[in-house]
Amino acid sequence: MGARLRNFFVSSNFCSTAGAAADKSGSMGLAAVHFGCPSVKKSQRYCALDLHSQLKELIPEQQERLKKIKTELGKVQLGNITVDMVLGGMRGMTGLLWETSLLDPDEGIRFRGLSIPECQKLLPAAKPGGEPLPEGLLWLLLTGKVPSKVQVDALSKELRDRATVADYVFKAIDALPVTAHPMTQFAAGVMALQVDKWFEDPTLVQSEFQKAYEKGIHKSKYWEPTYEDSLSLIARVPIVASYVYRRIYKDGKVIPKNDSLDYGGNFSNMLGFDSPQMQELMRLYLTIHSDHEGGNVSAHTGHLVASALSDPYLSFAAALNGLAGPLHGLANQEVLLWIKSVVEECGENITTEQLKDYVWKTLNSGKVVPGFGHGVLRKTDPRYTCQREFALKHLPDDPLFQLVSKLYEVVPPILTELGKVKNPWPNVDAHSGVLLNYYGLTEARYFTVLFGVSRSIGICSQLIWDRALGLPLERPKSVTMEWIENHCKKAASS
Ligand code: CMX
Repeated sequence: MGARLRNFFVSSNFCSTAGAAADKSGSMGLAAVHFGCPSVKKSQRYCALDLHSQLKELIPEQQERLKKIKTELGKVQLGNITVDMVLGGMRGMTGLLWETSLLDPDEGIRFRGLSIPECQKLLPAAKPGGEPLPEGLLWLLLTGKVPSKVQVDALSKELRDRATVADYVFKAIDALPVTAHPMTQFAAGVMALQVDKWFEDPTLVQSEFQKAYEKGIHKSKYWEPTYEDSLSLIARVPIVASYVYRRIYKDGKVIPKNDSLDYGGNFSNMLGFDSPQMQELMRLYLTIHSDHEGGNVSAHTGHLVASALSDPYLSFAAALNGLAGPLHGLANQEVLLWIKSVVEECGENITTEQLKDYVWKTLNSGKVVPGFGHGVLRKTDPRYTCQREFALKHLPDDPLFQLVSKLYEVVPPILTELGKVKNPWPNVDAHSGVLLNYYGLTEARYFTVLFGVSRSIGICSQLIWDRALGLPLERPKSVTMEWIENHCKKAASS
């Protein structure tokens, strides 16, 4: 370690406890005092301030921290870029700052340092022992602190109060054929949400950020209107999403929000599913799909578009369009459709040999097996594991769940046999569909919309920090094949 680097770590409070604090978590570098749960830092446990005040207190600290990293660590190399990386979709290239979560290839996701089981244990639930409330995760992602139940209840109420959607949003959706893909209708609705504040003043038809920018807001304050837009967006997307569902599948009979329910419970209810178990599933679903560090297509797209100072609505709508691809979020639709096609062809009591044949048939027809593989993960996705645990608890005898379990045994050895698949294990999408299907949400083409609602929590949390930290316009360098050939020729001859 160079003298300059050593000085940085000696002088910085960042590292006085850093053996543990600058850990895998990517969290805020707060003191690493263990508190019952190995990854929970004491300072993560409790702060009496409300969400906005907590952020206001944290932002200057983190701005200073980033400044110090820039000046003192700015020239430290993080890896070498190879031609393979440039041609291979930038796999393995570290190139983004993303504070809200960090993905370890073997261990899976950590939200501000907390694993999924730790979030299930620590975040407030609707009832003791229940699944975490997604509002609690939003609080954690934004502040790095575990909120109290009182704070989460206050945030639930704030989100309910912000959940007003103007008529023109529904009309924008209605302008599309009802047969348009649910993600197309959802993204169109989110775009229309950007035309904000129409109720208050028809001349101010734009987001808080756009309005503030036009008025000449100083860049040190960008995070404030981004925060306003983000919270309103997160509050409103369940209304838009449930409208799309009811429009397509339930003759347009809309169910209004219920002021006694939390975010996840309310969303489930507005879709038309009021059973307590489905509401619990929705809370879990919205929590675990929210954030998966910054390089995945939807998160990266949102972050990229926002780096041009497009507001959260425009940025999030762009992210949704990336999520709608079958190699990303649409995979959860693809999994249920694929599983149903297995049952249709082979029946419910399918043997292991039949299942193997079906997997090979899929591969030999040039398709991927949906729900398996990952760009970063190299083990079973913990988001898969917690959904499996939910199924074992609530629907152990469901035939489709049993088929999913069988696929866990059958698919990985076959993908390994192909010799090129880097991760043969199941990802989050391999499991979600059968759970939703069990509770009556059987329309697979709709599933990615649920993923999108959840992603609003993670993407918008990071967008607030993007603006608070003053992150710049993203603009990586691209090259041509000729440039690569010439560069390599020169490198070989020197
Ligand atoms: N079935 C068949 N082939 C697969 C495969 C799968 N499940 N997973 C990877 N492969 C193939 C790739 O298509 C690639 O083949 P080619 O070299 O012929 O193009 C090869 O194996 C190497 O790919 P990789 O490096 O292991 O994986 P990538 O990082 O390129 O891709 C992913 C990752 C997720 C797109 C891929 O595993 C896949 O297509 N999985 C199925 C779709 C899916 O479940 N997507 C959801 C991911 C989670 C999410 O974002 O929601």
